[in-house]
Amino acid sequence: MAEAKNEAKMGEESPESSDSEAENIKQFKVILLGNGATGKTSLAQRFANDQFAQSYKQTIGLDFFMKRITLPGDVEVALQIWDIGGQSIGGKMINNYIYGAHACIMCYDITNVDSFMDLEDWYRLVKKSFKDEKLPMCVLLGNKTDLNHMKVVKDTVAHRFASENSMHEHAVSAKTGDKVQTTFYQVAATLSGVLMPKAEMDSHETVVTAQITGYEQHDSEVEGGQVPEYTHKRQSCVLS
Ligand SMILES: Nc1nc2c(ncn2[C@@H]2O[C@H](COP(=O)(O)OP(=O)(O)OP(=O)(O)O)[C@@H](O)[C@H]2O)c(=O)[nH]1
Ligand SMILES: [Mg+2]
Repeated sequence: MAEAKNEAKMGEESPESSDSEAENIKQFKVILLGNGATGKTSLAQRFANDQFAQSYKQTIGLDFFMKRITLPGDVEVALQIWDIGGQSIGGKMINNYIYGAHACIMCYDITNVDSFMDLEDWYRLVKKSFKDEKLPMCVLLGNKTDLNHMKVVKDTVAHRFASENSMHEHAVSAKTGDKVQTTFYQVAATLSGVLMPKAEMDSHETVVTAQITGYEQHDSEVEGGQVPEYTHKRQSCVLS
């Protein structure tokens, strides 16, 4: 796990700047792209600082986060996360934000079909920014899996988009943290050419605890909290 001192948000500092200790460390520019409110800032916050805010504060322009991680074989890498505001899609600076990225994480909200459809436009921008150069590693990221009951983007459609564009694919929740670490570790490992066994990957995974929403089944004030006998019996059903 990275130490707290490595997890500071970069603020106004240039993402290229590095202290002497960090000079030997490989640094990668990882950009987060996608419509407003898909959860890009939340993902960056979860990954870099293990925090989540329920309230929505639109990112104006872009924001930077930095996190240093250690991959198998003691390979240290620093990920510069460029959190690009969804509203930047029409702005003059967008090509500059995208250019030079080592990895593009294309984010959509699994409960919002437009956010998925609009990834075509975001991906077109990536291709335009890199012109004839080799495209960076691209990842299709479906966020808000904690709202799976409201999911509207079909897995088959998402898989097709990912495979047609040679993208890795992940489903995460910035809110619970589910699969967020795994995603960024896998990006870092792929960029560094480090093999990341599944067990190693899982060791960075956040343990998501489910909230228990049910109520006490047997009120302690009713019949002394005794469990009715019928609940002990197993009923069988015969299908003819
Ligand atoms: N339920 C749920 N809500 C989330 C999740 N991730 C983000 N949100 C909420 O979605 C809203 C938008 O999140 P942001 O991270 O600000 O979205 P963004 O993509 O950075 O938006 P822009 O800055 O406008 O581009 C906020 O209210 C978050 O709390 C998630 O995994 N689950
Ligand atoms: Mg944002």
